[in-house]
Amino acid sequence: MRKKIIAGNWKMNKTPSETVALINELKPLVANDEVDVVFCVPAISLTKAIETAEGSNISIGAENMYFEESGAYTGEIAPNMLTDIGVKYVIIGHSERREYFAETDETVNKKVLKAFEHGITPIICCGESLTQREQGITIDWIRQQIKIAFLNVTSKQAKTAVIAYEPIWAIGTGKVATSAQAQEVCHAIRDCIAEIYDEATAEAIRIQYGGSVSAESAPELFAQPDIDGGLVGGASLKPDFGRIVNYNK
Ligand code: G2H
Repeated sequence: MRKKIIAGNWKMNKTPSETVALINELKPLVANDEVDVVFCVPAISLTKAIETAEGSNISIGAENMYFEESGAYTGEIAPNMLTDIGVKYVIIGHSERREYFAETDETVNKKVLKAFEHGITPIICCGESLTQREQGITIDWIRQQIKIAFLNVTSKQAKTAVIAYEPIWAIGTGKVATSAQAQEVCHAIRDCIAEIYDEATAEAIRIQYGGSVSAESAPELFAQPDIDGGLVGGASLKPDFGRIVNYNK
């Protein structure tokens, strides 16, 4: 049985002091040991977030990191800077990073490899646009994203990875994919992992759904056999996140 993992993606929201206040507010609401709870916050708030979450069931993740160890990369954050302060997860290849910051499947792969090298669990994002869905190429597209993201990743590493399937047309739009649509793609992702590695790896890897997840849509989405939790944007900044984390109560 895979443990569900429910992660908030705060995107570019909340100052460091607002982060402290929000984590203190949400801490009692997300106390559910049956699921892994992760808050991915802006880099400047990571230290405060880790201090504030100490002693709770919340793990802290970054929203991005660079694939080099150190050097002349102005503005970037190295993996050992994250581990040094206790960051456990990192979101890699979110569609907003691909769209606005020129991330590609190749840079995603480099970051995934680097995260594993440093013992950080990557939350690897994939997803199709509305045009791709309408053209009927969703599964082909996702399989390509997954195959490149996992290039040279060992099966031992892949077993610990988290994949977030986020249809771009459902992000921040209020349009949630139906549970059947989300399940179909998450199942195809698991099949693709089985093809690259083996059944044991496919059974172990956790696959989240992301895209306008709400307290109302979470229970049905998370009940799907291949959906192991969610990557939650807007709703992770509100007390509603507590209801999402306790979807099974
Ligand atoms: C998708 C999601 C979080 P939202 O980007 O990664 O955001 O829930 O606001 O659609």
